[in-house]
Amino acid sequence: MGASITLNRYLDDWAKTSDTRPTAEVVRAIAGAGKVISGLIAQGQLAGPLGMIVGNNSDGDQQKELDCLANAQLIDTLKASPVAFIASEELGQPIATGKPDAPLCVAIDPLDGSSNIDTNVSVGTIFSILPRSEEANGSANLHFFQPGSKQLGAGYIIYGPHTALVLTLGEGTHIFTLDPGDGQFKLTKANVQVPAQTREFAINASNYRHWDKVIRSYIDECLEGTEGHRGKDFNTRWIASMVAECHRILMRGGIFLYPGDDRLGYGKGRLRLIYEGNPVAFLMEQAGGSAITGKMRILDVVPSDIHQRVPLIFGSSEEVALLQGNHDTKRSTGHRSPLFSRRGLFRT
Ligand code: FDP
Repeated sequence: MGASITLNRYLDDWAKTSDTRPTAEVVRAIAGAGKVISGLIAQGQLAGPLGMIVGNNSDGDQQKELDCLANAQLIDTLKASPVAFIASEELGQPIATGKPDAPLCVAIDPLDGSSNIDTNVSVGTIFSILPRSEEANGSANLHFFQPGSKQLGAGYIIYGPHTALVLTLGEGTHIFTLDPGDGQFKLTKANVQVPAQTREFAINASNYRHWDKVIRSYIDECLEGTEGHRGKDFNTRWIASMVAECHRILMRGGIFLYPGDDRLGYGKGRLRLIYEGNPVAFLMEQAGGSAITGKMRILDVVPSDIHQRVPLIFGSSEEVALLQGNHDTKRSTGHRSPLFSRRGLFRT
């Protein structure tokens, strides 16, 4: 494996059967659209006011110029591939491509992290490829109401200092870097492995007062460092661009949390199950990491709403497992016991 294996060659080798070829075609289409989006982002303000607010999507989130451009580019490209329905975070409902018998359905978050467009911070395109459901009976939504464990492929394109496509087709998680010289994505890291342990966490700490006790307790313990129950110091990172956090965690480990909280509309957090949670969970698991809602595996959640939000915790497997254990036992007070806390009986 080296930089000379292109994404095209990888997909040719992988898609030897008529079952797998459509998925490979979809990945090629997304990679093609990603190159165009990458070119726009690389131009920054020279490409126009990409960060300008142009409206709101059906969920009330602000839409930026680049959200709409990326959405249009991806939909145009996907319509020419073997896809029956496309669901997009930017659209109220899935759209039919006019090919009802095509074998696949694709969900996209055209531009994740769009609050960062004007700040020159990494953003990304996320995608999830599902088989067309035989049980949908004409309902476009039902194709997407399959648990994430049914995904045939998933990934993201990160637009940062370099552009990279991170892909899983259920056989490991692989990174293909865009070579600006010849415009090809090339395999630069095969079979990424997320370290099982970590000392780095990512959460928007400004929401501390809104979290439940389990999350607050977990973060308290991390912050107490060597003096606390965990007995080790932690580092913190928050980019506010999930793709960028996911990429960092794939490269060096860590844990990302966007839990539900008590703000209006945030009961199930901020991230969308179909467009964000499922593809990231698939990539993480294929890289040896984990992804949970708190109590359950993300890939087992059966969606019931096309824009359903989900509390999302992912990353290094031992850290995620610890937090899942805390949720199971509702552990929220352990280290805060007056016996063991900083001002308790056993501390001076
Ligand atoms: P954005 O709305 O800018 O697209 O997907 C939602 C998301 O970004 C994530 O990429 C990011 O992690 C999160 O929202 C940021 O949330 P906060 O505004 O709470 O920091």
